[in-house]
This record gives sequence, C-alpha cells and structure tokens, in this order.
Amino acid sequence: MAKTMTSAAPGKLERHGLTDEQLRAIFRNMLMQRQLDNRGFQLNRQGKIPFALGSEGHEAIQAGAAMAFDRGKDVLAPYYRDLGLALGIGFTPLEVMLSLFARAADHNGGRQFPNHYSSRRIGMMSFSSILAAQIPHAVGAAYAIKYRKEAGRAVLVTFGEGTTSEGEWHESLNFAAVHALPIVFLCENNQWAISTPVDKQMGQPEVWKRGAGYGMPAERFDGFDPLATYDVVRRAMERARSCGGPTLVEGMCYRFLSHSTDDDDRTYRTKEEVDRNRQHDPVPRFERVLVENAIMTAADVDSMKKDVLRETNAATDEAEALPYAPPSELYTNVYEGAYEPWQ
Ligand SMILES: Cc1ncc(C[n+]2csc(CCOP(=O)(O)OP(=O)(O)O)c2C)c(N)n1
Repeated sequence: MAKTMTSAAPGKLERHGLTDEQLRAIFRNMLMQRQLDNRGFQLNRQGKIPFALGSEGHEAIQAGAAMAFDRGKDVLAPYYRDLGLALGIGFTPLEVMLSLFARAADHNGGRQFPNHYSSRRIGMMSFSSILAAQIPHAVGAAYAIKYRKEAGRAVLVTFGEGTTSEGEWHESLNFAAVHALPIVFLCENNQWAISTPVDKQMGQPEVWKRGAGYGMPAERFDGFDPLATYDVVRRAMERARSCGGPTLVEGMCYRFLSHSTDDDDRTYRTKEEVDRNRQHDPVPRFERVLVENAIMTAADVDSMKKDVLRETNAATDEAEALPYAPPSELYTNVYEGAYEPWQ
C-alpha cells in the first residue's frame, strides 16, 4: 500500500461516502473533545481533580477513526490520550467526568487514574498508563476473534509514536502478521513523547515504514484531517474484518498542550514550534470545510458549540455532586473475599 497524505484544505471536501449527519457528528465529537479537555485542565488547576491529560491536536484523528469503528462488533484497545475515540464510539461526557472526579459511579469505581476509562458496554478495553501494555492484549483479542471464526469483527489498537520503541510493540506486530489477525495498529504520531522528540526516539522517523519489515501493509496519512483518517482506518478495518490480516497506519498530528497537567512543555520545546503547528489546528480547519461546503451554517456551528458547552457543564456538575466510593470498599475487587490486608 502506498504512502498517502490526503489534503483537507478548506473548501475541498472528499467525504468518502459519509452523510451530512455523519460529518456533523464528527465535528461535534471534535468540539466535545476540546471542551472536555479544557475542562479537565481547569478542574485540575482549581484543585478539584488530581490529574488530567489533553488530547488537543488529536481531535481529527480520533473522531475520524471512531467513525470507522463498528459499534457492537469491533473492539477498541485505546491508549490514555483517546478521549475522542471513546466519545466517538459511545462513551458519554458524564462517564468522562465520573472518571476525572473518581466518583463511585465510575465504571472502575473511582479507582483508576483519571482519564483512564473502560466500558464493556461499548467494547472498549481499559486504558493503560503502561506504554504498549494494551497492544499484546489487543492482539490477544484479535487472536480470539480469529480462533472463534467471528468474521466481520476487528480490533482497533492505538498508541503514540514513542510507544513504538517498546518491545511489546514489535512482538505484537510480528505475532499479528504471522497469524494474519484481524487488527489495525493506529499510531497517533504527535511528534513528542513527553519531552522526547521523534529524532531522539527512532532512527527511522516514519513509523508506517516499519510495516514492510513485519510483512503487513502500512500507510501514513494527515491526522489533522478527520476524513482522510476515516478513509484510511475504514479500509484497514474492512481488510481486518474480511480476514485480510493486520495493517499498520500512522496519522500525523501534534500535541498542542503539555503531555499532562503534571509537566510544562515550555521546558522542552519552543512556543514558536507550538504556534506554527496551531496554524493547522484541525478543529477550526474542519469547521471551515463544513461551512464552505454548506454542510453547516455559521449559526449551526455557533449553536453546536453552545450545546457542547451546556452538556459539558451539566456533566461536570452532575459528576461533582456524586459521592466517592465508601472507605469500606477500598479493597473491593482488589482482594478476593472479605480479606483485608491489615487483618
Ligand atoms: C513502560 C512505560 N515507560 C515509560 C512510561 C512513562 N511515559 C508515560 S507517557 C510517555 C510518553 C509516550 O509517548 P507517546 O507514545 O508518543 O504518546 P503521547 O503521550 O505522545 O501521546 C512516557 C515515556 C510509561 N508510562 N510506561
């Protein structure tokens, strides 16, 4: 498969079969991602939550990839920056807030790291903080799908480019290729791994090129363009679902915020570099595409933004008002039975 960089210059609409409604859903996801991201950082600075991660700059790649996911059939093995993928396959803003506030009603009972969701309901495995830990799990799920002959299902696994230096990444790609598993490896290349830039991470800076070494098709695309992302991920998922084997795809994007609320990116990269990349911000860029192609009017965009803010505020207030898990449940699902470590 050839390397492709699909252009999404404002004014040009390559819709890849998506309806107007689906295009608007992608845009709403991108707006919601950004709103929730900013809310997480605000809540952290207000001292209300201990930690938040930003996916700013990943909106297009995640909203586009989520549109290629078949809900109820496919399995998502995400990484910690995948807010938009989670939202795009059916996770709700309230569920996001329950995780950030670590409330008892959270799927993990408020015990996971904030921003680390999971949901059996929508086929989403638990987010991992351990780089690449999700990748052998995803390959295992793909192996199970093949073993049970469940054609029509596939696994989508995601990771940053820094994670491709981990041993599990290489072992997983090799195993998936040998067994022709139904899986898509999606690299969200935001060009930084906390403070490590790509040129200090790898000798071959184009992750997709490693696909050839494992004997699987690979493709690189413009990850600031949700429709180019959709096109590439959809083709790869269809290939996986129809027993065609694994694919490695790499979306080029940029991390606009610090790695998390725990670091300050001004200590390792210049403001000029961030500003330069901001000029290609995928959110206003896709807004222009939709307005110029009469998919939405400026008034529609304005009303959608207000609606997203309203929903974010309501989810924030609702989650904040809910209780933490009671101390008596500290060891629930940690130790079997009534055992308590101090006994
Ligand atoms: C096994 C392991 N090693 C190191 C870390 C610390 N760590 C957390 S995030 C990160 C950078 C990962 O970068 P990348 O995979 O490019 O994803 P990004 O955060 O840029 O989206 C590192 C080194 C970790 N969590 N797990």
